[in-house]
Amino acid sequence: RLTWNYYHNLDDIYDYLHYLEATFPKLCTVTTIGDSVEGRPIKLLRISNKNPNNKAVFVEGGIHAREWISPAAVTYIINQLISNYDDEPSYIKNLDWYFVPVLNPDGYTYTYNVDRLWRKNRAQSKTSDCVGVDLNRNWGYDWGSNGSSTDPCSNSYRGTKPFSEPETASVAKFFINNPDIQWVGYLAVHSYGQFIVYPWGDPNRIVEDYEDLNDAGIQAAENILSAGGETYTVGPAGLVIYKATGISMDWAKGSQAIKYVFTIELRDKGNYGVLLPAKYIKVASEEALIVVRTVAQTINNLS
Ligand code: 0X9
Ligand code: ZN
Repeated sequence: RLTWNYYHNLDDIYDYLHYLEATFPKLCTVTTIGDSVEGRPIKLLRISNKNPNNKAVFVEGGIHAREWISPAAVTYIINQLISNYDDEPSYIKNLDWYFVPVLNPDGYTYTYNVDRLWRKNRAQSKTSDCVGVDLNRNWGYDWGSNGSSTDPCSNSYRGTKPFSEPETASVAKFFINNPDIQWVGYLAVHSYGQFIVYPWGDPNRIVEDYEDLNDAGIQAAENILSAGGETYTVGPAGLVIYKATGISMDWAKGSQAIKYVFTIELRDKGNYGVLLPAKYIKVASEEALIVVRTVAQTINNLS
C-alpha cells in the first residue's frame, strides 16, 4: 500500500496505517492521540504481540514539516517490522512499538502543498503575523532559556508556554493517560546531518548515564557502517549539534525517565539537506532501522 520510491502525502501515510490495522489486526492498532491546530488527527500505530511483560519504545517522526525523510523512514521501519513479524528476533517481539509517523500533520501538509521549506506547526500567533511554533522547542522540560526563541517569526519559536501546542500536548497526554506502559526507549527521527545524539540539548549539562547512551549510539553507528551505510556522529545533542531546549528527547529523559532516548538526524550532511532526493529514501531509512534494531538489542541485553 505504500512505496518508498517517493515521498507520500499525509492521506497516503494515514491510509497505510489503517491498511496495516485491517490486515494485521492481532498485531497493529491505530489510535488518534489528539488533533493538530488545524484539526487533523495525530495518528499512532502500536505494534504489539500483547505479551503482558513487554516494555515499550516510542518512535516520533515528522515533528519538523520539511524533513520529509522522517515520516518516510518511520513508515519504512514499520513496514520492515510487520512484513515478517513472526521471523523477527525476540529483541523486537519482546517490545511494544509505538509509532507516530507524522507528529506535525498541518506542517507536513503545508510543506507538501505550499511551502517546501516550512518547519513549524501552523499555529496563529496572537502578537504577530508570523505563523507557527517549533514543536521541538515546545516540550515541558527545560523549556525556555536561550536554546529557543521568543520571536514568533523565528524558526525555533518556542510558543507561549510549555505544551502550548496541541501536537506536543497530545503526546504528553498519551503518556499521562497510559501510566502502565513501561517505556524504555524514545527515538525522535529528523534530518539532516547524520547524527545519533542523546540528552541533553543544553551543552552545559551532562546526562547521568552518559556512558550507556554513548555505547548504544556508537554501536548503532558501527552497525550502520558495517552494513555499508553512511558515517553517523554520536554524542550529546547540545555538544555535537547545537544548543536546543524544550526538545522532545529531553522531555522523554528528564520528565518521563526513559532510559534509551535518542534523536537521529538522517541523511545527508548538507548537500541536499532537507531536500533529500527520493532515490535515497530506502538507504536512509535502512540506517534508521539499524538504529532501531540496535537500541532494541541494547534494551534486550538489559533484562
Ligand atoms: O533543531 C532541532 O530541533 C534538531 N535539528 S533539526 O535540524 N532536525 O531541526 C536537533 C535536535 C537535537 N537537539 C539539539 N541539537 N540540542
Ligand atoms: Zn528536525
